[in-house]
Amino acid sequence: LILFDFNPHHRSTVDWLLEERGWRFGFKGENDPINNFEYLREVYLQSDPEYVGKVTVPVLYDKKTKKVVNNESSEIIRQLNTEFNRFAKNKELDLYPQDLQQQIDETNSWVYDTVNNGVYKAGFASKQEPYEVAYDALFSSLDRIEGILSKQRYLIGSRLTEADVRLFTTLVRFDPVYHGHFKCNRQLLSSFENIWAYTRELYQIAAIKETIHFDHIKWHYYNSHRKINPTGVVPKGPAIDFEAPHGRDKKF
Ligand SMILES: N[C@@H](CCC(=O)N[C@@H](CS)C(=O)NCC(=O)O)C(=O)O
Repeated sequence: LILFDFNPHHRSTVDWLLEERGWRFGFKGENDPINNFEYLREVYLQSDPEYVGKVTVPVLYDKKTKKVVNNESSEIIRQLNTEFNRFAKNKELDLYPQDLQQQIDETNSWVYDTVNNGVYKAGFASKQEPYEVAYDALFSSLDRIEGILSKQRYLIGSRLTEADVRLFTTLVRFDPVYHGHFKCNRQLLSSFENIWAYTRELYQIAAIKETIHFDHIKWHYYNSHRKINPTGVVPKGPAIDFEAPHGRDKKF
């Protein structure tokens, strides 16, 4: 959830439970290894003692200056892709290549509005109409994405890009959480032939898989949003297999 350092052993993570006092470091009560802070709020205040804004993840933090560099994921993803390539395992990987930038930006725009943010609009709606508007926009975008992915391997064509990484973060949570908790239940994601195979393909990339903890994902949503799920009981299902062969390499 929070990236402090490009050495994975120096990365600080917050607990999956979002408490009333905000994000707390560590799993099993460990403080963060850099400043020994207990709450993420302390990082924001260290960086700016006057800070009164929202305390959110992710955070990109500079250990030397002890400052928050950025807390906006759409900007952090770009900074990681350009400013920090020399720390990457695969230095050739460019998720935002010059010739695809316009297409990536256009895709990000409707995918963010209707899918990434769409599930939240549906899930947190407290009135019928905005829920239904968000639900309809979400599923019409998923139908559109299913069409795209039936003709090409990735959202923008034959290359994996930032647009795929951004979409994946919502897709991987869809059946475990959004289908039930956020009432995005026209169908399970795993009932879309192409989106589901594509989600499995991305999930099975080792560097992606190591960042996914389904138990944390489910515990977080079902326990942190007590207005939506007052008992905090976490559903066991649905039973889905992210490890099944995806076949996307043979199809395209
Ligand atoms: N603009 C931010 C929004 C981040 C955001 O809202 N993060 C949520 C978790 S996904 C959070 O930390 N919420 C804390 C809270 O609501 O107290 C981004 O996308 O990076």
